[in-house]
Amino acid sequence: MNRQISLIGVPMDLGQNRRGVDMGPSAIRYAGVVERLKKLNYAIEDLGDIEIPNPGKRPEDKGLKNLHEVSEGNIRLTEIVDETVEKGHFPLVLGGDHSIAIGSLAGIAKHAESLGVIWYDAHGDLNTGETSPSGNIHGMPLAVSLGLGDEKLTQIGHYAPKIRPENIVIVGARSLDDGEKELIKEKGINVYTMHEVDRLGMTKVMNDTIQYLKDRTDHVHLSLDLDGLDPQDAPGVGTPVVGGLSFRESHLAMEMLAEADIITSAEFVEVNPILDEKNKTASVAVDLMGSLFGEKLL
Ligand code: HAR
Ligand code: MN
Ligand code: MN
Ligand code: MN
Repeated sequence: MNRQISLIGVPMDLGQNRRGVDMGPSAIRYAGVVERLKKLNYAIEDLGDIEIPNPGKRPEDKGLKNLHEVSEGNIRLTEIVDETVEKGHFPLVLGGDHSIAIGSLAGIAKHAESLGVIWYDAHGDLNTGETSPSGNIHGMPLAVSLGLGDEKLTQIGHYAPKIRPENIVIVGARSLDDGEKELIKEKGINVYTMHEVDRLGMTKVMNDTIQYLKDRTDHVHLSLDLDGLDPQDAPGVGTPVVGGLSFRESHLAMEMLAEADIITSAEFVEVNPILDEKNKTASVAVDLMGSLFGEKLL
């Protein structure tokens, strides 16, 4: 594992409807991310939070909500992530809503021949303006990264697509819109829904995921949406869905990724401290980061 980590906070809440997720980076820092990773002997550089434009009284974008501001924020994130990878550091991005995966992937993808993505989420985030039931851009970043959707998003970084459909593995899905289901079938995207996790167990799901991505990619980005976990374990999220991955399963998944040593960048998103119970969800995020970066009991 890369021993130098750059933390990048992205206080973005414009990709969805509920306020508070912009405080996610503060909540995760308060839960002790820097101390936790330092203990594991990483050199941590905290780059602070990037600036997200305020929509103020700008007229509403038709269709996609806050399109202009989400695009601008992601352009900034793309540049910082790009510089971080260029420097040889591991970008660890703290959200913010999941729309920020657009910028994370745009910054990383040009450094990879074949970028793999593990999308740990209750949702597919594979909507476009045409299929979205909400107009919320946090439901679209994976489609955007495939080059589908509004050009203000797909052309960030001036190239598209960022990823190939066969290099994606979604884990934990249990809420998919009709258009997302069609896209998954059309593109042959690998999805371990909760059904497969129940049937196969997390050990097999992660073993297969790791082997699959090892064989075909040279970089792997982990995009972990805290709503992939069950709301009992991670209550502080804007769009909770019952029947999710447990803390134990998630912890195991992170340990297996650490052992396989395949992750080259990561983001932890959708932590909303206003909806949380005593910063529980941010603490879970930090626990999972600990495991991802190699923490062991003994
Ligand atoms: N699929 C729904 C939509 O597009 C809900 C998306 C909810 N989002 C997230 N992303 N938290 O994973 O609006
Ligand atoms: Mn380079
Ligand atoms: Mn998501
Ligand atoms: Mn989600």
